[in-house]
Amino acid sequence: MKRRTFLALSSVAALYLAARYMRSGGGMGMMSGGGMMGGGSSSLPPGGIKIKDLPIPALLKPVERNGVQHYDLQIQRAEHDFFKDMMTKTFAINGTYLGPTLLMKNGDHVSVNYQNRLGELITMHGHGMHLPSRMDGTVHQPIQDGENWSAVYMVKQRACTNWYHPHTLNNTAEQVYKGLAGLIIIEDEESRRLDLPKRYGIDDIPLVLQDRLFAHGQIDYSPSMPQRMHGYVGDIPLANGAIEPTLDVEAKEIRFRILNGSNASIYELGFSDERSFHQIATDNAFLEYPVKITEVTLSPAERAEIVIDLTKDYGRSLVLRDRRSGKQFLTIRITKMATAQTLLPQKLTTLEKPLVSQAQYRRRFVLSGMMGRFTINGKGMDPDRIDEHVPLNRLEIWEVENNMMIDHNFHIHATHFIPIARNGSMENLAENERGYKDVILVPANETVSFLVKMTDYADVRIPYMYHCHFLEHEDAGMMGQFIVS
Ligand SMILES: [Cu+2]
Repeated sequence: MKRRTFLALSSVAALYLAARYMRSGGGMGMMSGGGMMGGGSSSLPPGGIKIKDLPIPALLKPVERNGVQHYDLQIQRAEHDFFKDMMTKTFAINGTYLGPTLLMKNGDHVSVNYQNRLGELITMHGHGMHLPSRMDGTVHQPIQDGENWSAVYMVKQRACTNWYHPHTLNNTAEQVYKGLAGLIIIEDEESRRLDLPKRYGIDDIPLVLQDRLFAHGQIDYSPSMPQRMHGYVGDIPLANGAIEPTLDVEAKEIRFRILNGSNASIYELGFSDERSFHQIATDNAFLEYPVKITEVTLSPAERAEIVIDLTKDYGRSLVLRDRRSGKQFLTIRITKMATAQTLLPQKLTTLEKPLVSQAQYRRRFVLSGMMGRFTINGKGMDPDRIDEHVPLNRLEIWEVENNMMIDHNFHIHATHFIPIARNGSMENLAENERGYKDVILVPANETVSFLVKMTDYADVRIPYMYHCHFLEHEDAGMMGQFIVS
């Protein structure tokens, strides 16, 4: 298709989008809040949304000093152009919404330097990073306003897509909601060798998916009691901080590194033409083989790397959407001839998968709550209490039971785990869950279990956390602490 045609289509799309959001409450002066199941409706400024190409977060290559790779990040207040005629106040890292992508290599010695210029207390956590607890960026490593803090460690893990975000006690949800999050891409020998799309922003596309509520064009974080219970869900979809943007790609295999960066939404992602694609990686590593699917389900903080074959789609366009809510995150237009092709490998990696029979210990975690407070094993988060003591290098089974009528998920810091059962059976695990993960969905009234081993880092004083990653639940107490020794 010619560029002219696309421009015409763009303006049609703009009108359509504006009309859709006007119907959903924009321009009607409707306030958000009070919606069922945690939902609400936004009110948008009269000018409507700003039509954009998908923003690609800057790739922050480190500066080497004395053999250490330094990443300098400034956490600050900013203004972002979600809308045409007005600016929206945000929290941001270096830029105006979200932060740059940190590119790391397995074996690197890194220093991620956070400068807090936000005007309030934060902590900054490397989600999915295998590191010592004193570098974990939790409640035990506060960064006061005006101060700096560095997470210094050696990258000691497989190629994957991780992320960084605040982990501030009782205040994570709002800080993430206003824009504090960014991706970390880890490369290793294997990821460099495999014939996968790896041109960042061209055929290897970072994709942070979120949803937000806006009140008169400003980010509206004001959860009611029901919204705190169900988690705060917005009606406006964001892809890398843009509302329903467009991405022009070559007619070839395209890789997406998708993060569910929402506070509390489960996305069931697929394409408008129902086509199949392959998932190649879970949270912490490649899958052993590409898994063919037509939909990938991601709960908050989960990641999936997928490869979609667009070699025969020149001139077409398709939409990445969430089938649960109908949100349309991204329009993909295949407008360019490929300059080089890749061919998806049939085997990606070999994962070390210990046997269930080798596990030496079993722990049980029960997720529950009432009256706006959430607990794990009957206890709400207390930074002065250690809930579990986990010996270094012991293979354990952790079983997580959700005894509520609402969905949760479960995240463990600094390690990955291997799912072994849903509701007591391995058969209930999807093929694309059989990899290394650090977050797993635990639907209402269901149980999941997985194998965990804490390796390399023991510290008798400073704990790691486990918690539900629905951020309203985490802030309302659904978190515990463990010591590795
Ligand atoms: Cu939860």
